[in-house]
Amino acid sequence: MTRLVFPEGFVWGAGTAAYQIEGAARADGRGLSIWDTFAHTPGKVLHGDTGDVATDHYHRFREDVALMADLGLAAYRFSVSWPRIQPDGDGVVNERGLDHYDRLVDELAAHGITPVLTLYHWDLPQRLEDAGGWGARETAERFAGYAAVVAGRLGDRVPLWTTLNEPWCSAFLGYAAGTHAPGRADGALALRAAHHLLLAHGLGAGALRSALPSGAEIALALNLSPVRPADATDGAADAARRVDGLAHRLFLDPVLHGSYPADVLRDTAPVTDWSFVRPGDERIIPAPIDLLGINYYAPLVVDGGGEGAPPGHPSAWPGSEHVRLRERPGPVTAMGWNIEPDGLRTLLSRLHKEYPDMPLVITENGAAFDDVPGPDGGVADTDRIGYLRDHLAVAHEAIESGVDLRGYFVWSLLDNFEWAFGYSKRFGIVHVDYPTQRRSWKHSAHWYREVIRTNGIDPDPVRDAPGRA
Ligand code: PNW
Repeated sequence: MTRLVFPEGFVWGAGTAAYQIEGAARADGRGLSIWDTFAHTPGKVLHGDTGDVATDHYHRFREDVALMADLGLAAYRFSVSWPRIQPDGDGVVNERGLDHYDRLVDELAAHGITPVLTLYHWDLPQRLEDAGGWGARETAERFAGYAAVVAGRLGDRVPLWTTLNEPWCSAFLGYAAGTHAPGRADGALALRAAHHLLLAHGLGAGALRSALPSGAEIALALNLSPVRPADATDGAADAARRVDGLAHRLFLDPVLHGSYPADVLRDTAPVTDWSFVRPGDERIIPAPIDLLGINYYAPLVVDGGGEGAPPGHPSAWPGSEHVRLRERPGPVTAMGWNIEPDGLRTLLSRLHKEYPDMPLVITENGAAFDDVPGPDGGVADTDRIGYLRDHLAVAHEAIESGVDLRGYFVWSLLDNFEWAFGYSKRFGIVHVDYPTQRRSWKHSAHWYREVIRTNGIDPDPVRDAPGRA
């Protein structure tokens, strides 16, 4: 069979996030973030792992950019650590923090790699959390100030800016389920947080638009999945509507349509009256964006059979505490997430139908698997190659059918700090030996280099494996 070739100019990339890779937690005047506090709180992160050192990328970025160049990446998606720029989250700017990203951006440019910058990938300055965190409206205003500072320094060299990564996770894992920083378990607070994150996005996009040269693009990255009822009952159908509402439409509708979904307001009425929404907010949130970033890993399968959240495990679904996520039979990754490339097909066709004029980019897709040692001493991650290939095949098919999909960023370039799972889950196409910080290419990295080089995938994943070329 012939290779599946992507359109000319399709952007091949890889992604990371500051707290997950940088380490150097106290270097050059960096302040503390909620993830420093959370990871240093016993019992919050598996094995007590923290991002203090991580992959030491802060000191090794030149080596890592060389690695990206060897891979042939056209673009690199990274995030800026807010507390490196504004250690206390206020107007005081730490120039040494900006200097780091200045050097990174120049190093990328020297290798012909396009920087794709995310302003907020979950590391809120701890001082802002102390002042109310995302529960406080001021945090959204602070974010716009921070956006302006970063755009002022890097705007001349960064063509694509993302305001927030996955605000659902920040709001509902951070403030309702409490499994992410800051570890709060208060459903009403999580809904306030969601609104203030959306406001931050709108104010931040506005600040970026005024600070950036014309032609620079602005995006928002959301975690999106198809949501399917686990069975044919009305309860499961209702649960699917509720989960899709809280996880997806609560963000998509105000950003792209300028209003909150009525059913979500109704579902959450027992928890909050939404009085924190001020007149005019729903005109700020839909600030125009140029691209929608999609982070896709697995579909969500739900039913309504729960008795409410079990003790000690607060619900991520305020007002819908009875909904349960169900694992389906079939192959899963090391996260226990179902492997369903079909889910990406469903998702892309839905977005194309509902927002036909919005260009899309896959800002994250990838999988954690336990290392399988290969005969060559490398990591023989055929499972990861299969995952990536099958999702790319779906992306290719979507493009053929008219979806305006501009690029693909594998998650992740490097093994890294996988949030509450610490270093136990490895998402990288490049292996990191943490004691020595040695980077080594997994088979998937060799495979991805060929994908980029040929701008396409082989219909048969096995023939793409190293040694079979
Ligand atoms: C995303 N969930 O996180 C993040 O953007 C990355 O930083 C992360 O490493 C990657 O996906 C893999 O997890 C998520 O529980 C974390 O639904 C948790 C969830 C979704 C996304």
